[in-house]
Amino acid sequence: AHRRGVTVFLTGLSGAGKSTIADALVASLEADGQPVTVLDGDVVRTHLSSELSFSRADRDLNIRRIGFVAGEVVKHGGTVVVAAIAPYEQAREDARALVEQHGRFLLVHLSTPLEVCEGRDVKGLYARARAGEIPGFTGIDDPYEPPVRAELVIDTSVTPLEESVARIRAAMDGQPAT
Ligand code: GGZ
Repeated sequence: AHRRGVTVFLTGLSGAGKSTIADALVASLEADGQPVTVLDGDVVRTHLSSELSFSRADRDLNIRRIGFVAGEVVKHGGTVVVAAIAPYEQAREDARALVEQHGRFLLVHLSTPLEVCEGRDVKGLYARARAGEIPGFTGIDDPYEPPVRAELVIDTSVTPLEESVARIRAAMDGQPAT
């Protein structure tokens, strides 16, 4: 029988650890010979959503596009890893619906506290947002709605990277085809 596709959707604030976990998860899957399609917010916004702003309407459209592409890959049995802020519950659930037409959807909420994300400030974006240079920055002056039904919740300020990857892989392996 045809293998059931799966999308792992990592959501959380900038600096919560989405790209880091996505990279490690992809490396882990590829080491097992499992090809993966990665849809990272940063990269999607370069190649697929370059005209979009960070208004609610444009963020929602960005997430809908990601959900559509993920659904198409899952449709033929593929594995997708998404890493996007996706701050709105409705847009995440729309993406879930698009994927679940064809396969499984695992929402992973990276719940790393804002204080920790801001303390990391890898790209200096929080400092710029606090200075008023990036209006509408998620967590500063733009909302992040915590997911109502995430399959996994991981706080990367207390969970080591390898454990995060192991928990996600267990969730991916855990639910047999239905
Ligand atoms: C949030 C912003 C913003 C604003 C630019 N708000 O941590 P990063 O820098 O490298 O990744 C973030 C990325 C967010 O893109 P997404 O496609 O994941 O967002 S969404 O799901 O809401 O569509 C951040 C950078 O873009 N960035 N301006 N105002 N993040």
